[in-house]
Amino acid sequence: MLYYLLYPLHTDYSFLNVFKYITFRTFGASITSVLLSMLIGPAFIRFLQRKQMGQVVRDDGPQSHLSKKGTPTMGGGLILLAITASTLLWADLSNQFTWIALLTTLGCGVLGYIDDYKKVVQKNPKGLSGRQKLVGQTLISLVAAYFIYRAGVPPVLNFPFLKDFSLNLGILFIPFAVFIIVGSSNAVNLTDGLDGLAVGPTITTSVTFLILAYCAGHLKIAEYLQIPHIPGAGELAVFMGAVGAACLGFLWFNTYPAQVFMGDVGSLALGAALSVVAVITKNEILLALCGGIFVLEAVSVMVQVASFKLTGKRVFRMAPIHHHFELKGWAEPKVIVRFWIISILLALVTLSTLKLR
Ligand code: 57M
Repeated sequence: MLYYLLYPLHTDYSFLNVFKYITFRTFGASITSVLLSMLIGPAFIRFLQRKQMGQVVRDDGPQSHLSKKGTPTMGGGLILLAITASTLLWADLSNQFTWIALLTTLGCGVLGYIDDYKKVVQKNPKGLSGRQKLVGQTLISLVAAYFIYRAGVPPVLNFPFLKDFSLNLGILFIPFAVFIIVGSSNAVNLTDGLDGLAVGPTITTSVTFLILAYCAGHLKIAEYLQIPHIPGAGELAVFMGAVGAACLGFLWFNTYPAQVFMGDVGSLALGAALSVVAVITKNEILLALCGGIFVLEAVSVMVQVASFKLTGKRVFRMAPIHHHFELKGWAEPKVIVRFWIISILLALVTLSTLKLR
């Protein structure tokens, strides 16, 4: 919005020319987003407490979690509020990728809200069934994939390190994009099982994809780095700045011992936000690398369930894998910070692939 309102005045006030730069508007969106989430946070948590939006904790999890019963959840509403306000304020709203990313994120947020509402308010521990959630995520992702395809994003799968090879998926790009978005949304959801555990890797991945989107949208940089140039994708740096900063502000309250959980309203939305940007900028494989913690968590569940079904034996003491380390005796903060450290290292490796081509 500010881009519309202020940039045209740069002929009279030359300093307003700065609004044309994505870098400036990314900083603006980031600062706005972190301030919004931190300043509104206390009132939002009091609101959740007043509405008794307290977390129901299953008794078959680690015993240490029983004390978390009643912690306000659905704090993801605060994250989405900060992301939406900052994106609408600072992004170029004529850019179709901004709308695809924001609306897909909010769509999954609404789905997560319905799940949380059933669990927390209607006291239905199941919430939405796995099938209902999957159908909802698939429909939202299908719409996003269609608009990404229609926007002319090349339907190819790019590989890190290989500058001369990419796999043309053709119309199969649509189901592939759906798989990435649904998988990412569920992976972040599974990861969100310890204080700040999902938020940390979301911040590192958002910052990484802020840089990747900016490079993909910049013709000269894309040519120099020999990565696909996606005209208009640079605007997603503003959106990624808003996402990462909203999570940073939320972490102020979600850090151990958490005053608030994000709920499915947050986790499903954040997984969708990261994956839509990855699909648009042709960085699906780099998403799996940078978001390696999310992949590890999801794979640990798949391995555990498959092993249990096939052999009756567990591979991990409990899945997802963060519970395994808790049951091994690691204190919760130790699990969390070590997973954050791994995420930071994976982000650095991801960015290094830009040069190693
Ligand atoms: C998402 N939700 C947390 C909170 C958060 C198939 C199976 C692996 C599914 C999985 C599952 O139920 N996943 C749901 C994880 C829950 O957090 C809420 O959910 C939102 C995210 N969607 O925002 O509202 C609990 O996580 C803890 N938490 C924190 N701090 C945070 O900042 O401590 C969350 C956020 C909260 C709180 O205790 O209540 C969750 O863990 O459910 N199931 C599991 O993950 C269960 N694993 C399991 O059953 N493993 C089995 C098989 C099926 C793989 C096995 O290993 O044999 C574990 N989760 C729970 N109890 N709660 C273990 C049992």
